[in-house]
Amino acid sequence: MPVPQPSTQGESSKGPKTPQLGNQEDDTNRQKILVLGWRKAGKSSCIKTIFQDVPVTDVPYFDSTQKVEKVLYDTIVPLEIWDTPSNFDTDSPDVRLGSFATIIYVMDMQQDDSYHEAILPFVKVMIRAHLANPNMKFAVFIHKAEVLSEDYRGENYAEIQRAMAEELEDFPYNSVQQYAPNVNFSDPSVTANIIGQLQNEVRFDMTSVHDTTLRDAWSKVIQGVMEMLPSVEQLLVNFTGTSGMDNTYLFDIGSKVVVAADNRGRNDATLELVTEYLLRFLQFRELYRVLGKRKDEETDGDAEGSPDGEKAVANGDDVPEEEWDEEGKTGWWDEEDPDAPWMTQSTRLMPNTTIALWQFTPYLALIVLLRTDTWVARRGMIEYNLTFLRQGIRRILMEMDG
Ligand SMILES: Nc1nc2c(ncn2[C@@H]2O[C@H](COP(=O)(O)OP(=O)(O)OP(=O)(O)O)[C@@H](O)[C@H]2O)c(=O)[nH]1
Ligand SMILES: [Mg+2]
Repeated sequence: MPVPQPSTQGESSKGPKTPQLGNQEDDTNRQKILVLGWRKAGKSSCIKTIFQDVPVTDVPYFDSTQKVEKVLYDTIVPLEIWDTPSNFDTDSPDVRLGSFATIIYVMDMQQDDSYHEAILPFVKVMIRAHLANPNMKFAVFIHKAEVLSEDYRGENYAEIQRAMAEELEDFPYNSVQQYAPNVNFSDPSVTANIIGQLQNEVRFDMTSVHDTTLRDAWSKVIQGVMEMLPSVEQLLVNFTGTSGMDNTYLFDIGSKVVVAADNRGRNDATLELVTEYLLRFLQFRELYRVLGKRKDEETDGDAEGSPDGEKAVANGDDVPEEEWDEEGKTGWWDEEDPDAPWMTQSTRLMPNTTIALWQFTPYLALIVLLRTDTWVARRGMIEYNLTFLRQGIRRILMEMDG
């Protein structure tokens, strides 16, 4: 597959100027995600390579996690991700299992002689967590998948699902009576109901730090905790339909994780292409920053152009950090200058396909794939529709915040 090479042209549009870091001290509205798993399963790798910008080449050198590390991450919904040591005690009084929105279990796919042994403690946590919070979601990251051949992968994936189903069936439900005194676990219909719900709520994803599978698995986790997902998806579907797009994705810029998509004609190859494009494009982000700064430094603002005559756009990263912190308790929209330009860029990938990107908020970028002739003929209309899409998303975010 051809790898898109972003052109160096930047183009201007309207958009946010001042990003807010969010209110990192206030944990009340953060969606909490607990990441569990055996020693060396890959818990820290799954978190750090995506949310802390740690290069994949550093992964073999991670120290064993000794105590819980809470990773605060601001995106479309603020997250608090708990990286745990392998001996993490979910029974500890400091851990309120019911306060998590999702629990992820990371399993090393290579350890195929111990799937049942690995799954059993997670099944126990799932049952307890479900009793504490029936809306809890669960994900199993079947990790280091790239190590195994494709045939083995399929077999082992099925084997893990089977192990989970069996352990859920065989679980001694009376042993969790203390967590739900009013539930009659001797009634088989009660346990059958719990098993059914848990099997519905658990997702299995094969993951690896070496490809896009890990981002895709996180994308589903984040979408699972986004209350506003259906409204955002509806806006994207409307936009895609009215503007003649092939595919539309809303990406979290920092992690390069898709937080919403129109999901029409979606396939892994397209997603990989689009993610690769975003990664490449962000390597050029510094260039946009510098050009943006240069523009800000001009007192009369008449030097909008980049050296090649195209308009270059600041993304707001040049705002000093103190300014962000000062306003930390407000949304980024409070400080937004509606006349400030957005970061935007388009590239003709293949003769018939164009990919275009717009930064929507300090955290989010919209990426669309469309036919080049549509782009050429209808660009003005597309950008006009974009202003409505952006307003819609902004309104949803403001409502969620309020
Ligand atoms: N092949 C492969 N190895 C991986 C992958 N992710 C992590 N590893 C390796 O797995 C080992 C453990 O990774 P960590 O992320 O430290 O695992 P952990 O679960 O946080 O380990 P503890 O903190 O000790 O419980 C490291 O040696 C990594 O190189 C992957 O996707 N593929
Ligand atoms: Mg670790």
